[in-house]
Amino acid sequence: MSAGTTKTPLVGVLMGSNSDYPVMVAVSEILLKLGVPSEEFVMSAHRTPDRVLKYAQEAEGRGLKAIIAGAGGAAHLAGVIASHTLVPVIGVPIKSKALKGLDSLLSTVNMPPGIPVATMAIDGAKNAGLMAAAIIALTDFDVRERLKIFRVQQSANVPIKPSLPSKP
Ligand code: RP5
Repeated sequence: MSAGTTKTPLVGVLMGSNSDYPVMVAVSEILLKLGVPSEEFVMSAHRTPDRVLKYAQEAEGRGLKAIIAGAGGAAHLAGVIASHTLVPVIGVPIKSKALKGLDSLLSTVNMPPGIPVATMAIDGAKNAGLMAAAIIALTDFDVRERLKIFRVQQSANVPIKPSLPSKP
C-alpha cells in the first residue's frame, strides 16, 4: 500500500525485511489518511547495502522530505540512511523475537553525535507517519489542516467517562 501513488512521493517508507511490513504498513495508512504521497521499499543495511546507499544518495534530489526506516534486531537501516542524506530520517525499531525489540530500539536510537535519527517507540509506525506529516505540514497548508482535523477527531473519540467492555 502506498499513499497517493500518482503524486510525487514526499515520504520514503523503508523496511529491512518484508517481515516488517505488517508493522510498517501503519505508516502508509496514516499518510494516506493525511494525503501525504509516499513510497514503500524493502531494503536492508546488511543484505542489500548497495540498494540502501543508492536510495539515500538520490533521496533529496527526488524531492523526498522525510524518510522513515523500520528495522529489527541489529537495526542499522535508519542510521545508515541518515549518514548518506540530509533528508530527516525517522527510525522505527521493530519488535524482535529474541529481545522483544529492545535490541532494535537501542540500535536505532543510540546514534553518534552528528548523525541524528528521530527514533520512535518499538513498533511505533503510526507515530512515524504522523511525525513525517508534521514535517511536511511546516510548508504544506493542506496537510497541516488535515493534521489538525486528525487531532480534533482523535480527541473527540476519547470518552469522558470510563466504561467496562460489555460482557458477551
Ligand atoms: C532485520 O531483521 C529486519 O528489519 C527484520 O526486522 C529482522 C528479521 O528479518 P527476516 O529474517 O524476517 O527477513 O534486518
